[in-house]
Amino acid sequence: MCATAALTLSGEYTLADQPVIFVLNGPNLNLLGTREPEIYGTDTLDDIAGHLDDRARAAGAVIDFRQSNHEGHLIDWLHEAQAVGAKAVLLNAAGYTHTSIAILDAIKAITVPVFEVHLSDPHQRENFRHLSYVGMAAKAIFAGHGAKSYELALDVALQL
Ligand code: CA2
Repeated sequence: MCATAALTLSGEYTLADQPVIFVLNGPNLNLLGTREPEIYGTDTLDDIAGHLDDRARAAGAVIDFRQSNHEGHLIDWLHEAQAVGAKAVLLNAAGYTHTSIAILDAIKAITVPVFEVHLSDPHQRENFRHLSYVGMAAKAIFAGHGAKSYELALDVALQL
């Protein structure tokens, strides 16, 4: 099922029957581009949203791009993705990736495919980043390509 209405980046609702892909970003990613460029690159989250929006529109889809520093918001948005019939969710749960059984449960509770996304490659970093609860339920994982990780995940989601 595809959604028939979605909030676009420009804040408008589209009434077209275009597939909607949720892109959910977790804690501290609002600060992207301000530090640790050697790990995360120099793109801001707005830059990434813009690139994804262009790419989705070119493919006849729309993205609904969000960020929160609160675990419960991410869980509510996963439920919402299911409720509106989103085609897929791209999820960079950031630090919650490695800690949140509640987010794992939310992914398992919905039928919308969830793709795990990371800018860096957690497996090349500290041991505590090697465990991913999100990865236990995600359809696929895209990591280690900077902002490109999102684009690679979007391309696969668009082909579903
Ligand atoms: O590589 C990723 O995308 C991560 O999800 C980023 C998380 C980290 O905890 C994960 O292990 C891997 C950290 C997000 C922090 O984002 C910032 C980036 C630049 C400046 C400030 C915060």
